[in-house]
Amino acid sequence: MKRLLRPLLLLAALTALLSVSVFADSGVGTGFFDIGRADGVTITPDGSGRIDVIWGDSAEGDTSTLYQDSEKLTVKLSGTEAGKHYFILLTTGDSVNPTEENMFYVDQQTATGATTTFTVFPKQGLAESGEMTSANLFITSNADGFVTRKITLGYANSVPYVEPDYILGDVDLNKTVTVDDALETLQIVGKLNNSPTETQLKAADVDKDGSVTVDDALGILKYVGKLIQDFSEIQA
Ligand SMILES: [Ca+2]
Ligand SMILES: [Ca+2]
Repeated sequence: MKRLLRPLLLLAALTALLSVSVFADSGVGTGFFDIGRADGVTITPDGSGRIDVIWGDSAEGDTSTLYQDSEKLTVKLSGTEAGKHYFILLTTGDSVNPTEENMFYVDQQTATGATTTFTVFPKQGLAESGEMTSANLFITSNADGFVTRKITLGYANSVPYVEPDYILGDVDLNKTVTVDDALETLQIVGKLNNSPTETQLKAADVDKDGSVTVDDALGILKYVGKLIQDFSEIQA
């Protein structure tokens, strides 16, 4: 009986593991994703909220941040000078040169104060159904010494995704990122935890350099302390 029990237990464990991967949450994503950053620019997408996704049909691959059902971006530019003109331009594809074909939105505002707000609302679909595109948002001005900003972003139209089986930074896998996760990471680094799972190691590598180090623990602390909004800020 004892000899039979072990393989049975293994089988049960294996079945549990398999069913987890089979039933990973999946869906279809439409909206802006992986919105980059630039000095003095805050971008707030509309839509039904942000989710971490891995594009395609497997839970292996890079995680993207999708703003589900977003169609508009509220773009706030700080440090503007009253009376100066500010232009915003949205282009798709990898080319940085705006042309008639790749330009999807353009707007101009005359600043009335230190903050100027744009609503970027492309009236035409940025990508065909089932496809995604990379895009660039440019902000420029006739103000003296203004540095043109370029922000990269993505747009998906009805593209299948799988939700990752972990949240980046959630090392103890309890679905939230807290100080405990930084401590857990330090325990992995200091070999106090000698048996972290593959999933824990992936969740702990917040700077995505392929290994779990003190930098990852510090990154989690920065995130918890809101010194960074997103782990992409500490990724190379
Ligand atoms: Ca956690
Ligand atoms: Ca790392």
